[in-house]
Amino acid sequence: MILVKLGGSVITDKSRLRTFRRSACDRLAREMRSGASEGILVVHGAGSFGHIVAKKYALHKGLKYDSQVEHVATVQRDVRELNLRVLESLIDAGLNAVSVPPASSSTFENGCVKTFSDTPFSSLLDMGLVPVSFGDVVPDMAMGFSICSGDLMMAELAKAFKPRLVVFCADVDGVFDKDPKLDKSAKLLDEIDSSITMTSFKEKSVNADVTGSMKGKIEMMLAISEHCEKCIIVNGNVRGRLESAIKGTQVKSTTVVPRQVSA
Ligand code: IP8
Repeated sequence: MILVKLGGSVITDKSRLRTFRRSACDRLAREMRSGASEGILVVHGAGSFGHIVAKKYALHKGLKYDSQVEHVATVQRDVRELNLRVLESLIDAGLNAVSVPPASSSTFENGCVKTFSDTPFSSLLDMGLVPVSFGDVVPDMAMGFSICSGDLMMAELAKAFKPRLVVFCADVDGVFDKDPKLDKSAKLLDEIDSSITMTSFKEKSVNADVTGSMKGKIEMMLAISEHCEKCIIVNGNVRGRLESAIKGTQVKSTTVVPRQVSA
């Protein structure tokens, strides 16, 4: 089984509200189809279908004022619209994709997963379907509502299914020692483990983003790497990288490994 995250910065233009990058998503879908010969679980980010409005109305802070409610509804609708488009790309590529919104498998409290059931996913996988979850605005027992990032679903799915391979498709080649978008001298790290120093990674990202920074993502990927054989970040904008990663061919990337336990 493989678990793939299609980053919101790859499948959408994060700087332009509700802008889907259809050709990128179609290509990634085809790469999954031709690369994988096993069960596939897919999670996608919200990109400009979620973050711009969620940030404007502070939806990640939960219910603070009445008029937020209207925007909870629009963000829910918008991320479903994105999800439909992703499903369309996957189905066109020959993958039998079905939607599993986070709230159909999980409950949430204070922005964290309180309960998670793998049944909605496993029953679909058993039938040869490809479950597709996504970052969403969700009911939250303590905050009224909160944001569930796709990475949070990735962590739950990795824990539950122990995939052979977890691939994150980002808009950069992997993890760098500095921000490659700001600093040309940034060097790609072939491998990272939990000894990585987080001080060089910023808390905030360039585009509107309510779920985080590279720092938060690295922490999540380190946790995920404990539950799979291999966890890798590739550039989803470069043709063939996802397919090569799935086939186990050497590819420009960063591999995330859990802390090495000394004997
Ligand atoms: O793009 C965020 O999910 P992510 C979900 O996976 C919303 O971090 C609604 C902003």
